[in-house]
Amino acid sequence: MGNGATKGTPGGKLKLLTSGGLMKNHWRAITWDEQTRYQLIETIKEYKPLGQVGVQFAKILLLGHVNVGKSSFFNTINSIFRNHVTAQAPVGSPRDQRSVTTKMRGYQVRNGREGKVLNFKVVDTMGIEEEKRKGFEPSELSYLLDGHVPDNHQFDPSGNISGEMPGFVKLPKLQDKVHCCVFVLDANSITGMSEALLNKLSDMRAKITSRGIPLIVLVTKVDKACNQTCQDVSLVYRSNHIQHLIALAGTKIGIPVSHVLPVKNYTHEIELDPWVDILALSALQQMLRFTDNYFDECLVQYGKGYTQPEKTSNDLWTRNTTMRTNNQPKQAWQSSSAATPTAVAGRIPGASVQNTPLGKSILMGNVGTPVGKTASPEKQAVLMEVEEEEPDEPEVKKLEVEAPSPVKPTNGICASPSQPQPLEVAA
Ligand SMILES: Nc1nc2c(ncn2[C@@H]2O[C@H](COP(=O)(O)OP(=O)(O)OP(=O)(O)O)[C@@H](O)[C@H]2O)c(=O)[nH]1
Ligand SMILES: [Mg+2]
Repeated sequence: MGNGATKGTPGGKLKLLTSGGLMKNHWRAITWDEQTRYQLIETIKEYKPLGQVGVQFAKILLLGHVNVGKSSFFNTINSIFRNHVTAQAPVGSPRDQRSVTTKMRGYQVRNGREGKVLNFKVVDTMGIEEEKRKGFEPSELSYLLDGHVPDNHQFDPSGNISGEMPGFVKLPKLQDKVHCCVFVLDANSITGMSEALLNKLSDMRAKITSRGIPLIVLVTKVDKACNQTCQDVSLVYRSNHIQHLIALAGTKIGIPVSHVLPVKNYTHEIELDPWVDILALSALQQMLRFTDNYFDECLVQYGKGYTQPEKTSNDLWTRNTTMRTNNQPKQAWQSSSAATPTAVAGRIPGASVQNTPLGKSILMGNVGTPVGKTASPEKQAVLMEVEEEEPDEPEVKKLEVEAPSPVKPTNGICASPSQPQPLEVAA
């Protein structure tokens, strides 16, 4: 069934559709059958974040304009695992175009009504609006990404998140932070997205990517976007129009097309539809895979600098007191309390600043590489590390670098995400 020009009805006969606007072959490979649905469900049921990171739930944050289907996506996923259509998250299309969702909710999903809780949370948010100081604002996003905002937080369009608010998480751990972000777009409004909205999304994207958090775009309401998918959602990867919309979404948001995933949420149905499930589950599977990439990066960046703590500690990511460094003598810039990684990087040949997935800035420098030459990844080491206290205005908290240690390979330190190094994590 996979690449054929066919429509399958669960348990029923196959029917050949030849309406206009349909390609002969799928532009994205997917097999439309019960087996695929079953395998996706099993894979997601078995999902666990990488053991070494000590996080129980992968945290997936849904962001997007008002009314695009953020809450409905959670309801769709929840329905699949409940085995019937449910609507735990409030949804609707209010006349005033204000967000129905006004609280930040991290929803858990159970495998069946009384089954085990699955190892991910879908975090639903209030919709973004075009106007300034209306809806969820980009300036608040850093607090969410960095895990400062408690569950059930009541959004206030005037922006009420601050260090003084009740429940503000002062020292968030990796488990509090967001591990994957999803921009939800309505397939029917991609073409006409306003500049104001695109600017807000672009602001948000910058905050997300600077932290190394993966970003996915979910295109909802594909059932309303083209005649073919309206009748049969399994034609989504043969529809010229949907392919065009997906490409457009990728261009507008500025991410690869492979990171853009179409779905149709449950809205009016009372019974599950396997094809709706396959689309939603493949999207969720992709989010979990991206989350794993994020955790991988955490380990690559901090594999040597973080250790699993004693069982008595409730912080599974305890900072190892031994900071990785190079074998160069301590220099003046290293103790300058006025220095920032960026300022220091400007003064050291070959040094660069990188943002880590854990909300820190690190200064990478060369070890034993002649000035003017590019250091190979294994000759790069962390020279300085700065934690962000305020999400938007990082404050230099720690500038001390240890005295040189004997020459050691810098395993576990990655000069760039595309050059991962062998990982060694403390047992
Ligand atoms: N046809 C169709 N309608 C959808 C789909 N997803 C959501 N809807 C409808 O779109 C409307 C808004 O859905 P919500 O899930 O409340 O959207 P939201 O993004 O959470 O909206 P706010 O919380 O108000 O920002 C509801 O009427 C849904 O039934 C979809 O895939 N197809
Ligand atoms: Mg909502």
